[in-house]
Amino acid sequence: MEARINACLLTLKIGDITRETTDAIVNAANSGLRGGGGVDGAIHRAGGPAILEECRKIGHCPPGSAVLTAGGRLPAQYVIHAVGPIYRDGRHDEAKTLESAYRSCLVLASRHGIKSLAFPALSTGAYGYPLQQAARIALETVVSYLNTHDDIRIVHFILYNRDTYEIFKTEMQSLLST
Ligand code: AR6
Repeated sequence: MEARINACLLTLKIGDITRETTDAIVNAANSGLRGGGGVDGAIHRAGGPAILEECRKIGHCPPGSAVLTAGGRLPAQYVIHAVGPIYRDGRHDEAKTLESAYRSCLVLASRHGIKSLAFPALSTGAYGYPLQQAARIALETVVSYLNTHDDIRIVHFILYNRDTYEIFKTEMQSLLST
């Protein structure tokens, strides 16, 4: 599914984010930037040790923030490591932190002249964020940024399986029809 938002083409796709050829891909990192499982593990495996080395030098990234490294052996030139919230009960600022994580990626992309960007569904794996709520926040945050900035031309959401894709699709249709 795709939609034009201001100057940007926003698409939803099923796939593996490590294969994306956008200028940057976003990693679902932890605040110690230590690598891990899920999309983080896949990115470090595919990109090689240079990415983790750069992460070690940066050292830390609080939830709701993001940092940028080179892409190592990945097709993407950069990796933006974003730290989403660990979902507890929805009463610990999880929504605000998730929104801030997405927004931080977009701000970093603009600052570094990144024109195309691919996101995974931050916090929806090991961090346990309910998928539908997470999809709504992800899409609202990205659409609202793109509506007020025209430098980023392509944003993909790369969803790992069909169920996640269908939930994002439903949320995107509902968001764009309001
Ligand atoms: N491409 C796209 N999406 C993927 C891929 C991939 N290759 N692999 C998994 N996903 P998660 P989180 C999806 O757990 O919840 C790590 O250990 C996955 O199906 O990767 O933010 C970090 O080090 C899910 O929908 O990230 C942190 O400690 C989504 O990516 C912690 O997990 C996010 O799942 C972060 O947890």
